[in-house]
Amino acid sequence: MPDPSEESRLPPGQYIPRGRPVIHYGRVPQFRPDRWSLMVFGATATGGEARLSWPEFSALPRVTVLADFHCVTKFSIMGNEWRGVSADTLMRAVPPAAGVGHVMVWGEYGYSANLRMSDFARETTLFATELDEKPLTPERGHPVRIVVPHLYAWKSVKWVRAVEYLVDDRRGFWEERGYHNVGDPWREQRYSYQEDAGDGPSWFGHDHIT
Ligand SMILES: Nc1nc2c(c(=O)[nH]1)N[C@H]1C(S)=C(S)[C@@H](COP(=O)(O)O)O[C@H]1N2
Ligand SMILES: [Mo]
Repeated sequence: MPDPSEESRLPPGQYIPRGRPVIHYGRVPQFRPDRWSLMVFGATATGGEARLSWPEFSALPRVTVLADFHCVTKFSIMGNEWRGVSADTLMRAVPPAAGVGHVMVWGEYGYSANLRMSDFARETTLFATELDEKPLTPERGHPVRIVVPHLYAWKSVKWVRAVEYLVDDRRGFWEERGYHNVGDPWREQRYSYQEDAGDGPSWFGHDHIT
């Protein structure tokens, strides 16, 4: 039976499917702890890049976030309990330079998604290592995925390997392929043709224009 309280939490155009779909583009990578690192680069406060090893990342404090998860293909997975390192904790460990307005989150094999700093810095944005009290399964992003529950789920990059601080916004993998630069499910920001002025990267600051 559908749970009426869950139905009432659905953003416009979304439905609750049977089961919990898993979707991504490409293969599931293998996790090798000795080779894994999380790189933080781009416009850092120090100007240099930082690399957290698996033990270093694992030593950061954890939070729990209870949230629904909305895929732009219209299914929503309700009531997920994510546990991991908040984006805020990572930003304190490796602070951005003044003037950083966006971040690019990079997964294995070059998948990426861009976020406004205000979305990255939300209390509920985290680098999750667990879902519903169990380590993430390989296909859900083991060992670490970012979860940005208030945006469409393509922004919740699985198998995260790097965070790039951006002074000038750039589009990520799906944002370059016709999806909305911001991706707020409550405003049904699915496609780039729905963007308002200011939602997408500025044309200034692009090398091919200057
Ligand atoms: N690295 C990576 N992360 C990704 C994707 C992907 O193709 N590669 N797909 C995204 C999309 S479109 C969705 S809906 C969610 C699906 O997450 P799930 O498999 O845990 O349901 O992962 C997102 N994160
Ligand atoms: Mo998706």
